[in-house]
Amino acid sequence: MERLSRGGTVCAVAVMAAALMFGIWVRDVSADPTTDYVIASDYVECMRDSLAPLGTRYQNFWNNGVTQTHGGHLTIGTGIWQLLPNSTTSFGICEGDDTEDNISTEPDKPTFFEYYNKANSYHPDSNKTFYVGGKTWRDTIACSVDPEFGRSVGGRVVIYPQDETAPADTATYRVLINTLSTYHPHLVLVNFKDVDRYGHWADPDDERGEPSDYYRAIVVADSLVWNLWKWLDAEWNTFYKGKTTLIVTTDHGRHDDDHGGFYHHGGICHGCRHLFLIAVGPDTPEETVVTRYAYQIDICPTVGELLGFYYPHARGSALSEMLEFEPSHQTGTNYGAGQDDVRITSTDSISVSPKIASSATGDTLHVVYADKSDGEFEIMYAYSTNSGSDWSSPAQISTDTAIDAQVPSICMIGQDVHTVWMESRLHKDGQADSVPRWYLCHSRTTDCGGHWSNVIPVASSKYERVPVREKPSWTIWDPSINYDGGNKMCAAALYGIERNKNRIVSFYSTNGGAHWDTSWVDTLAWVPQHLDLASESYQNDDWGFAAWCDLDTLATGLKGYAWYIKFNRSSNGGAYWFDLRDLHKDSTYVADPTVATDLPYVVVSWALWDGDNAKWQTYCGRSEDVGDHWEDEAVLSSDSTAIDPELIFASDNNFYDFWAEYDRSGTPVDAHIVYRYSTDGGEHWSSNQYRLSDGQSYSLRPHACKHKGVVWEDYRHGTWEIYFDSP
Ligand SMILES: [Ca+2]
Ligand SMILES: [Ca+2]
Ligand SMILES: [Ca+2]
Ligand SMILES: [Zn+2]
Ligand SMILES: [Zn+2]
Ligand SMILES: [Zn+2]
Repeated sequence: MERLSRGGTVCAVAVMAAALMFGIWVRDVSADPTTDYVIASDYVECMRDSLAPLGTRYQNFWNNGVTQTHGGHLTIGTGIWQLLPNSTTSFGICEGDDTEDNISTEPDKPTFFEYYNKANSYHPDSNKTFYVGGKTWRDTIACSVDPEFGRSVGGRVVIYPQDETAPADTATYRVLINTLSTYHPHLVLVNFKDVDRYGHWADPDDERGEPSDYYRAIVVADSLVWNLWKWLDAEWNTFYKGKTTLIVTTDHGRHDDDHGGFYHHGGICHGCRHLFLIAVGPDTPEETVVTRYAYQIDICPTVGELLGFYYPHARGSALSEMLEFEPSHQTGTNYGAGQDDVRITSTDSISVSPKIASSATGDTLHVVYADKSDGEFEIMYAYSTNSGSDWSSPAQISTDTAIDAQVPSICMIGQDVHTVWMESRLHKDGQADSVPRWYLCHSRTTDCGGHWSNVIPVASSKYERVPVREKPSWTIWDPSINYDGGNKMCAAALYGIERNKNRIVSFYSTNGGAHWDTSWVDTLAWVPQHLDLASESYQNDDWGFAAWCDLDTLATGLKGYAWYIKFNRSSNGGAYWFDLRDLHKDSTYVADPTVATDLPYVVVSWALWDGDNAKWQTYCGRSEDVGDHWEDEAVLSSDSTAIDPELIFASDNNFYDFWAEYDRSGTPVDAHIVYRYSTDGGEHWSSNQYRLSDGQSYSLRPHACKHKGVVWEDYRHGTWEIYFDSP
């Protein structure tokens, strides 16, 4: 079938909240246990017998991020793992003491609503994109805090019922049909909430429900999904029939029987992670079952292919099996190489998250990054022996059998290169089926990648255990490694869903990474992210400094309703961290802290979202006494919106702060790498702001090394590549 004219197709994504494991999939015992699932349950008779045969079913479909409602929905919308916990703010429910502002929990990258509206010059009032749901959400589902997008191109939000009435799905469905009939929107996300609600209530400790209510909710949601398709496909429905794709999926699963049973969810077990996806529409083959691994982040790219918009910030890949046309694979306009920046990668796929390190002496530079050229993300390595003018061909260092790899970090010890990253390996825990599980991995090379040591899984994610509310899972995220004398340090953020029960662990090794000891950087974290480390030997101590961000989406309790830039330090190479503190606390989004030292100076930089003016700015905080006392923070960026700060203390004895500055006025919207520097420990910064990158389109996420070499992810060719330059 020909692809329908661009922008002429219509797409509906129905999220049937968490009906997994008990109810939807039962493993076919006669089939390959790792890949083959059949729909066995009579509770989903409509989808099994009527809907799925009309289209394409992905049976190996996974949530590899947060298996909760907020994180799941935002991941569906943005195509990039959104590590946000459930939020009373996002659901519009304020509990207890409500004297503080609600905090921002929008996704950091654009949703499909925003991509579609912006590409077609629509606005919320154009009524082309809608969220319709029983989940009482504010605008967190409708728009992001991405500098280029946001509320002015967000989706409309229709909540019904507007209270906590249950059952609600039939009422939500009526409002959905009314919305479709009235406005003829082109892109709709609908959420049926009852299955999840009654799943939780079925807990024997909960008086409000029992398992039969849960099964009934599945039957109702199943029939509503089928009714929706019959309505969209009805002969009289000339606006939608033959032009509309329906995608049915779920935000997360529920615990399997080995991890507490179906009542709750939010962990990393098979039941929580394993989802389903059924797609039906004019561009989708019938009677097709796809067995390969596919992910929740693939939905936004698929919607982009159907509706004809680019989705540059998504990290998933379009579900090509359900598309009877050749996907564009998110390729945007190629604006050419630019003037004097050095291109490190040349792929037609996603190359992102670069990190760079330089030897203490000599001109050799080392870069690691995540690359999706072979269809799965791998960690790649390249080096330059002439200060970045020329680069080796990239070589893979992540384990080939791993099915995903993310966020590498790199440091030098002498001339040895040490890297850490997180990779997802298939693992069995208590049941016959494997589940993708995140590991923190380490490897090193003594000869510029001629030979890499065996990949050591330094730590693995921890499964939830019964009772799951007391023993929640932890998942590895955002590892970082650093060295400047003494012990080697490597820290990783571990997140789960239980408030104030998550941790940042510091792994330190005194024998080159063969053995690792652990200590805690923070034991009261919730969703710690974007950890950065700096270390330096000073007056006979091995100092280590860690900065990261965290949030608390509840009004009451230990921390309460805020985003944080958190900080801690160690004076013995990471063996003990003694000074956990808040460098900044705010009701608005803070992001991407970065730390650098020239002891006794310690400088931290971060980005702050100004919601009133829809603008990001970069800030700087500093200490003159090894982190004891902190001076007033200062804004470093100019009037333009600025994200992704990256701070270094360079070999010329200056601090440099790099970031990505947006120029939202032109076409394309341009984000370029700029910097300022300080010669006095961060007290004063150059009055000029210098521009480093010179491509058109997005140059984002700079990372710098002591020799002032800077790498970043760059979209100037219409596909993400790694670029390099130095001030
Ligand atoms: Ca109950
Ligand atoms: Ca692989
Ligand atoms: Ca340049
Ligand atoms: Zn949910
Ligand atoms: Zn739930
Ligand atoms: Zn679970």
